[in-house]
Amino acid sequence: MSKTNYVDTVLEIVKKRNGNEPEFLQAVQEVLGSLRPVIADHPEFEETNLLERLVEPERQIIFRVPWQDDHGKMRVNRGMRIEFNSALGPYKGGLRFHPSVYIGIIKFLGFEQIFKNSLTGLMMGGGKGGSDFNPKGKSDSEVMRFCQSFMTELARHIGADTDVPAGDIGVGGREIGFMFGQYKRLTRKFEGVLTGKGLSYGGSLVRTEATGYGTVYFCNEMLKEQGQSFDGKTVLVSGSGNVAIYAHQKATELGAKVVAMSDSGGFVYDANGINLDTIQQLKEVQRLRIHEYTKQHPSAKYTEGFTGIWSIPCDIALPCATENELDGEAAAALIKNKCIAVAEGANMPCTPDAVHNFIAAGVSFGPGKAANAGGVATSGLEMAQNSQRMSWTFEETDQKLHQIMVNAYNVSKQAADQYGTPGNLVNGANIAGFMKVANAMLAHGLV
Ligand code: NDP
Ligand code: 2IT
Repeated sequence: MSKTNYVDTVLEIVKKRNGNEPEFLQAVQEVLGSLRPVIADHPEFEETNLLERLVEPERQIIFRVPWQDDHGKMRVNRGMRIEFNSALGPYKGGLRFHPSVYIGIIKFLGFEQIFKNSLTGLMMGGGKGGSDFNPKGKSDSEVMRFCQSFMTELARHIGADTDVPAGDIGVGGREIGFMFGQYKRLTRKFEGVLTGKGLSYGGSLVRTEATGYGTVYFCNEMLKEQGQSFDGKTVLVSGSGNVAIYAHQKATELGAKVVAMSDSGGFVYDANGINLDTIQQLKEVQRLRIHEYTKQHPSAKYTEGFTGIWSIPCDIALPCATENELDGEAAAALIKNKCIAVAEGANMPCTPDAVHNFIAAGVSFGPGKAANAGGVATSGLEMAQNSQRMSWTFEETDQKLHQIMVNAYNVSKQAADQYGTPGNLVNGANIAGFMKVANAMLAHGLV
C-alpha cells in the first residue's frame, strides 16, 4: 500500500462501517484530509494501523432513559456516551440534549473533541454524550426527572479520573446541577465528575463565559495577523445560547458591534447593535424565543429562518449555533460583503463547501476544534481546581484561558507552516491536535 493511499484506504473503511452517519463521515474526512503530508512523513503511523484505531471509538454506551412527565405519563428517550479516545487523559466532553441527537452526531462531536482537547495542552481524552430528549417546553421538574434517570445509568460509566462530562446544546448549569446531585447520591462521592458545575459546589469561575470568550481570543489572534483588531468592527453572531452570548460580550468589550443574533427559528438584526442584557434575560432566564426581542427593541427586525443571518454585511462572522449552519452559498455572501474573518464558536458550523470558499478567498478562518477549545480548556481548569480542592479568581482563570487560546492559535499556525499550507488553520489545527494523540497512542502499544 503506498503512503498516499493509506488515508484513502482508511476513509473507505470508515464509509463502509459508518455509511449512515454523515456528520461523523464529514468530521473524519476533514481531519484525515489534513493528515496526508504527516502520514507521508511518518511511516510508523501506517505500520501500526494507527488511523484505523483512531477512527474507532474505544467504547460506545447506549441506554434507555425512562422518565415521568408532569401528567404522570411514562416517557422514554435514548441516552448515549461515546468514550472515544483516552490516550491523553480521562474521556472529556459535553452532553447534548436535542431531538436531533443520534449516534452519528455524538460520534462526530466525540471525534472532534479528541483533537480539540489535545490542542488545549491539558491532559484530557475525547468523549461526548447526550440524548434525543427535547428540553424545550419542559418544566424544571420534568428536566430534573429526566436528568436523574439519565445519570442513574451514566453514573456507572463515569468518574473524576475516568470520564468527565459537561454541557453542550440543551445542557447548562441547571442540568449539570441535577446530574451532579444524582451522581453524588448514587455513588456517595463528591468529586469532579462533571464540569460546568455551579460555583457553590465546585464549579470554576469563567467556565460559563469560556467558550465564547475563547472564540473571540482566538479570532483576535487571527485578526492580529492581518494587522487588525475587533475595535470598530461589525460582527454577526449566530445562536443565542451559551457560546453566542459570551462571544457577543467579549467582542463588544474589545470594541466591536454585534448587529445580529439568531435561534433555530430566525434572526434579529439591529444596525445599532444587539442589546446583550435583553438577550440574556430572554434566553438565560425566561427561556423564550429570540423573536420576542423586537417587543423591547422596536428598531430591531426579526426574520424567520436562521440561515439568512449570513447575508447581513459584516467584518467578522462567529457561527455559534450548530453544525452545518453556514453553507457554501452563505460563505459566498459573506465573502462578497468583504468579511475578513470567520471563527467557529460552534462545532463544525461551516460546511466543507463554506470552509473551502473562505480559504480560497483568503478570509481568515478559525476551525471550531481550535477556536472553540476555550470551553473544554476551562473545564480542564475546573478539574485541576477540584483536584487541588481550591478555587482560583476570575482574573487568574481568564488569564490561563487566554494563554491557552493564544497557544492553540500558535501551534496550529506553526503546524500549517511546517506542513506546507501556511495560513491554513484547518490543516494546522488537525495536524497539531493529531500529533500529540498519535504519539501517545504509539507509546501505549497496541491499544
Ligand atoms: P445552547 O443550547 O446554549 O444554545 C444553542 C443555540 O444554538 C441556541 O440559540 C439554539 O437555538 C441554536 N441551535 C441549536 N440547534 C440548532 C439547530 N439545529 N438549528 C439552528 N439553531 C440551533 O448551546 P451552546 O451555546 O452551548 O452550543 C452552541 C454550539 O457550540 C454547539 O455547536 C456546541 O457543540 C458548541 N460548543 C459548546 C461549548 C460549550 O461549552 N457550551 C464548547 C464548545 C463548543 P434554539 O434555542 O432555537 O434551539
Ligand atoms: O464541544 C465542547 O467542547 C463542549 N461542549 C465542552 C466540553 C467540556 O467538557 O467542557
